[in-house]
Amino acid sequence: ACGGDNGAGGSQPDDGKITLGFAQVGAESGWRTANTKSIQDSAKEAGIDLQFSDAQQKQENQIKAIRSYITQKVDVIAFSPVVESGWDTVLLEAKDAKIPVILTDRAVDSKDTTLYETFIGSDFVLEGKKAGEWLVGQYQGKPEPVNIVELQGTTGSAPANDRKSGFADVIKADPKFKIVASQTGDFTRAKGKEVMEAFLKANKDIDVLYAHNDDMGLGAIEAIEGAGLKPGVDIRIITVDAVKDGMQALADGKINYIVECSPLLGPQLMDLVKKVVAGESVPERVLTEETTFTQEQAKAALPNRQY
Ligand code: GYE
Repeated sequence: ACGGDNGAGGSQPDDGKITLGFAQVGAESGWRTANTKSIQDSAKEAGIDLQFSDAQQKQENQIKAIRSYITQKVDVIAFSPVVESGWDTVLLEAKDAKIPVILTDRAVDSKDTTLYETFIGSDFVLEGKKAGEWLVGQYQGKPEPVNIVELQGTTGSAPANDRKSGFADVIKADPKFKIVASQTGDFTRAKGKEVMEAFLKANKDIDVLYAHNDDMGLGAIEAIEGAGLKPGVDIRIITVDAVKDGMQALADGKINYIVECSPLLGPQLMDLVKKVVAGESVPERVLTEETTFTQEQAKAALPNRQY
């Protein structure tokens, strides 16, 4: 988009390199740390100048970062939107400045899809469904009620919205599955622990914890152990991500099932950036491939896990 019009699309010191402005969500989880590293490493490898900012999980910071990339006239802006809504104005500003935008990891709910070139990331609804399907399988032929507590991701974020709805869609087929408490843990370990402590105080029999990421699950494990219960046994735990610490807890029997969500989006993102700058067409949606892990599978996969 910016390449063709007047040749002014380059970065400030015009070293002939592509400049990418990336507005990251924050450093809230192991997933995010791996994602940031993937983006930084692959920019270097691709010879792309990376301007990187960390929004500390605040939309206003991300909007500021995007505006500063527009002022700097970077070639491409990429970002992982903290929440889904409220992006139209700043995306329109980028469009008016003829700077193409690539969404990574999380979606926006903007009706106007011409505001961005493409969206690369996971299918979070599918992740939630996979979590639900495993649970349904575990309790097949057992008619007793199953009391579930849910630790949601950041309120208003695409992965929290979608992991919640995908899971709910699957388990609603059988009324024995009851979500007795559901609250945000903001995708962090500390919040996961804190909210799980409150869940344990308020609910006598919790059978299952569904946490929207490993970090909240790991925090919750501390709370469960603190209450004198055995995570993975007294309370079965399902999480999403499959970062190393999560996989270790799964191999150790403290988590029961993990739905993978890959943070390694960097290489594909750099390819897309180059294509967009070259004026080549890119697919509207680039989906990440991912799997699921049982405890046995985690033991086998751990030695080669990169993150
Ligand atoms: O699952 C969680 C992180 O947006 C997919 O954000 C990402 C999520 C990831 O904080 O750990």
